Amino acid sequence: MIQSMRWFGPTDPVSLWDIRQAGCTGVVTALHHISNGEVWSKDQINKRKAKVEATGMAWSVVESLPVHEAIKTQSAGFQKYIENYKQSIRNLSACGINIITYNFMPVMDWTRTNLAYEMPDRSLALLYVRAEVVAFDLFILKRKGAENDYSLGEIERATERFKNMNDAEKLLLKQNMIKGLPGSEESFTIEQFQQALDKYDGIDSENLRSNLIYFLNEIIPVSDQCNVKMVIHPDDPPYPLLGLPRVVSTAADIEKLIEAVPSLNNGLCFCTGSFGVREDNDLSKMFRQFRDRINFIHLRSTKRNEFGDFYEANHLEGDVDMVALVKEIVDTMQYRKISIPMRPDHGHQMLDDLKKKTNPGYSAIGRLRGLAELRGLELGILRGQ
Ligand code: CS2
Ligand code: MN
Repeated sequence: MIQSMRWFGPTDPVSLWDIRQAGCTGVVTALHHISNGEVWSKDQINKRKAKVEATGMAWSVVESLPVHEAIKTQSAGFQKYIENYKQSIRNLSACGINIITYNFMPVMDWTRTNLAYEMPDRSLALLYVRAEVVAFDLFILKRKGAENDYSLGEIERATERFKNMNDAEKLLLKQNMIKGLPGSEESFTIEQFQQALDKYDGIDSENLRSNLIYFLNEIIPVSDQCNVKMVIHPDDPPYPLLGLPRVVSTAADIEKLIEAVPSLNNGLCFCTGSFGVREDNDLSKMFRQFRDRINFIHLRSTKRNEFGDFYEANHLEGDVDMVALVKEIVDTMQYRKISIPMRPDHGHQMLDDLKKKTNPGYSAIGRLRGLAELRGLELGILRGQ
């Protein structure tokens, strides 16, 4: 695997040299300073590329080239945004960057309720408590009709949880839900958030899927022309959220996208931390099924419970069978005769990073630990063959 780490650009507290010292040859980055929907110019792309290359690494993958909300809802201006998107693909290709990640999650990117969940070793992990999401929906956002989306048991648990939260905890929950985690393109006030949700009135999962397929039919021919691999990142968590549909959560979802647009450039970013939250997603089987079009890998594990809660576990622990999966990856890379870029997706905040201001999930040392363990695992599997 091409060892890579995500870099949020010059404002990231983790430097490119830190990433190099973690053992990476690849950098995963995006032009976060360009507003969602605007064209990434060759000039801006080349500037970023030069920065990365100055530390002896390569810009291996774009994560993410964001998809404007208007494209997801097919509302005013969406065709213009699609044209801009195509131009960014062409520009990236002209600059020699050929793998582009994106996602199609409505309004919110990845979502957690607690960004500092203390593990037994006192490192901090990211946690998702479903009862808190339900409580946010019912009692903070007060979304119309929300109660119809949950079972009686879920509403009871949420009510109980909310009763036990103090004001500071409620405020923190609200912020965690609407402010957007690192890499998210959107950040809202509660009013703006409700307005963003309202844009999905009348859009169910079939509508969203058809908007995604429309988008793919537009952009994949362009990526075919300029030899760019588009890779979609799965939904995190992989089920509908706050009444919003999500359509990239399961193998069946991916099959539908491939059936509609079969080009191999219509590919997948295989994020084990996202898919792995669902017990009915068999990760090794999915990896094998989509192996020809997986061109970027996020390795991370989660630990779930029966209530739909999960926390981010150490990379080799939790519910993901990382050994089986890395074997599958090694086998695929040998069969395809390529090395696929991989990044440890998130890590715990630990050691010296506990004293620093870090991007949740993206501190240096936790990811370094994850990467080191995964690199050792891959090497062990290769040597054991
Ligand atoms: C997150 C997201 O789970 C993840 O990888 O860090 O920021 C993710 O990178 C984007 O949703 C991909 O478009
Ligand atoms: Mn991911």
